[in-house]
Amino acid sequence: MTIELYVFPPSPRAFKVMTVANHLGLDWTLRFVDLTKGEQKTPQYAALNPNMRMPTLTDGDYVLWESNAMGQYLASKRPESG
Ligand SMILES: N[C@@H](CCC(=O)N[C@@H](CS)C(=O)NCC(=O)O)C(=O)O
Repeated sequence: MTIELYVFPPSPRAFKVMTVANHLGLDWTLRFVDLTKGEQKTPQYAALNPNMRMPTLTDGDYVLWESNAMGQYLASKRPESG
């Protein structure tokens, strides 16, 4: 199962999560959420993240809404990385 990151890359909250994922060498897929178009407020996105904010991480059915929690979760995938 591939990790998906729903992000608006210019945001620091987005790129810190993307940076951790890349630093750890994890496979992940970018799902672009265009904040300039209000895509975080669409019903489809709200169903995933009721806070209607970005970023969101999915790993199968597992969903996270908090960027710092995402960093911890990603790190837990590579405990050997230190
Ligand atoms: N505590 C959340 C905050 C997320 C957050 O505030 N995201 C902002 C962008 S940095 C957002 O999606 N804003 C869109 C909005 O409020 O409509 C986290 O760190 O993930």
